[in-house]
Amino acid sequence: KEGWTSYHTLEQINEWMSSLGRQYPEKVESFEAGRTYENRTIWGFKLSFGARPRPGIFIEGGIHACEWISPATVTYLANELLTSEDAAVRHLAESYDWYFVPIFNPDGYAYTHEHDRLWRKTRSPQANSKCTGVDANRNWDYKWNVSGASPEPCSGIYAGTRAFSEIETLTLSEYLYSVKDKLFAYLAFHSYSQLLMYPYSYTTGNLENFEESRAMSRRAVEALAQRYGTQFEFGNAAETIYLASGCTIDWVKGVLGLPIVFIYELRDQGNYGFLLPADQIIPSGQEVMDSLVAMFDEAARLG
Ligand code: 0X9
Ligand code: ZN
Repeated sequence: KEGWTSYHTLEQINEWMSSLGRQYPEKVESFEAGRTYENRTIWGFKLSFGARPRPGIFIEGGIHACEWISPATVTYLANELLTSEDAAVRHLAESYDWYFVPIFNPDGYAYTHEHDRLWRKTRSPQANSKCTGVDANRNWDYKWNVSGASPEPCSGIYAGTRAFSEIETLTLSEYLYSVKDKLFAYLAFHSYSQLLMYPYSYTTGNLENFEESRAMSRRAVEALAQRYGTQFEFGNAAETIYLASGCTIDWVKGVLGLPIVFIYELRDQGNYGFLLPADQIIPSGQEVMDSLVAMFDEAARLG
């Protein structure tokens, strides 16, 4: 747990990922999930326990660079799934194959460590503008730029010049497409606000499996609150927070058609905001793990 008492740099997290592959060669398999504008690799790893393939759960972190609790919590979850001896966590771990990509936006994450702690977007230059970067969570090719996104390069929610203008979203989408038949669930981690939401983001209209998503959310937020009393609200993304289009969760639902898709907005509710103190990483990781145990118990119960 020492690893989760401070926030780490991109290099440290990449090194941790490659050390997992060396330490647990039977259980951990690294993969290249994508590439970045500054020519970095977007690294991921798959956790699997035993030879038989299980339904896949994909975990996304760090698409917004300044949301440091996202990669920190996501890496905590992966470490627990690998090493916990708790029976409920072991059962969860071993019932699925887990695809982790803790940092969807490595260029931005590096920039938050080196230049601007509150940077959000990618780092690609924009023609005819002094401003840099696109909101990687407004750039996906499903209902792109229809609502809650900006055509203005200086905006924090700039959608880009076209869907998949960013090499990060384009290459990540290609990776996701290549494994889509192995996946049944997709979870995206952001901060902050303490929310658990299901698609769509571009519309308040209901999903085909609206009732199942609500039941899983309710179980998840109840379990999350047990340990430290942290209250999360849940609901449709567009209603619970605001309309936004070109988000990963909408593309995964609308294009890949996965049945189970959620987005977490982690701690806190604005007291520290993006600058959440590092002593909250472990509590955040613990309560989110509790929520996942309940969420996937409910998924199994619903069949
Ligand atoms: O705006 C976003 O991309 C997400 N919030 S954040 O503060 N982490 O930037 C929410 C995206 C999903 N929700 C909706 N689109 N409504
Ligand atoms: Zn975010």
